[in-house]
Amino acid sequence: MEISRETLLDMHRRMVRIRTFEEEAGKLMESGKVPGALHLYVGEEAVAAGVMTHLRDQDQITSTHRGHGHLVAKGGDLKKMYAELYGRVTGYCKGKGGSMHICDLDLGMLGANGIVGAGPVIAIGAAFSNRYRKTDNVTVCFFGDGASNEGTFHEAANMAALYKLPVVFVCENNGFGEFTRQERHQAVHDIADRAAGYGMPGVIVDGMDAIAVHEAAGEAIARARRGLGPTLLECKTYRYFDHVGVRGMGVIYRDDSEVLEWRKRDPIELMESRLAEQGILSADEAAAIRAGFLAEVREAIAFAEASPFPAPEALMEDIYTTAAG
Ligand SMILES: Cc1ncc(C[n+]2csc(CCOP(=O)(O)OP(=O)(O)O)c2C)c(N)n1
Repeated sequence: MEISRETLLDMHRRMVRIRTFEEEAGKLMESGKVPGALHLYVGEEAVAAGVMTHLRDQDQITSTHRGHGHLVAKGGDLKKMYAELYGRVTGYCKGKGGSMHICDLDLGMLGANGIVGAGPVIAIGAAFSNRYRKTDNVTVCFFGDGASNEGTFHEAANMAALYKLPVVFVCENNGFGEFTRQERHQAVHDIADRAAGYGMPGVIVDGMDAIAVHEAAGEAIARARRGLGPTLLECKTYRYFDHVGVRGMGVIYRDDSEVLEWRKRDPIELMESRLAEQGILSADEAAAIRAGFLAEVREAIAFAEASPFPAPEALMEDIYTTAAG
């Protein structure tokens, strides 16, 4: 499949937008300006960018606790995202949800999720609804290697394959569930192998290479759109930072040399060198793109900091139940 110049540039831009958002968010968390825990996506950008370049606004995604990158790549509003991280009323959840509850239904982003393994069951519900309403929408479910051990993933995979639901399961295998190495939390090496147990294709792809992800995701999404059912796409990737926050090196559960090895195949640098080789993007143009996103991010941060906190009277609004008595 020939990937157009526009799509290559589009993937590059989405990756840079994510990284800029995440690096600045990390600094704000470390300085205490942004409260709570941020699970940053730096290193994994090729997965979101490779997949999202196939999706329309009405195609849906389910996300995870490490969810900023998914919404940024789907075109999320950075002002509303930062305002949510800051707990301000102008945020996506009016400042009451924070990082792990951000969603944007207009963009088909059905929500980040602090419950590991919640995405797959939400995704198949959305996929069933898409088919029932006779749309050709596809739902993409992002989840981690750790989440692939949850019962919810297995139940969702079974039903999706049985009913040929228009869903694609994208496993972002970064080699760790929190601080536990993959080989210490599951006996399989390739999560794609689990697909066979449910009667769907399982595909492994280099998750540091946005072009490879784009090609594999394209086939899986087209298959789902044509009514041929789900695919499990395993993207082998790596998170540069710690499970929470920005500290990437000097942690006890992995060697710094491993981090440096993965960084040699940085998804953005990989894309930039290919674009440069093909004469599509110069170093100056790449620097200008980064500067443009930094300006967008800084504007979003200023917007968030200037926004008010929710009023105390709003405490009981937008909730489903209240404690009785
Ligand atoms: C149901 C549930 N169990 C445990 C946790 C605690 N927890 C938060 S993140 C995480 C690891 C998830 O690993 P993975 O799915 O591989 O995602 P990654 O953090 O590597 O992106 C765990 C166990 C949780 N949030 N929800």
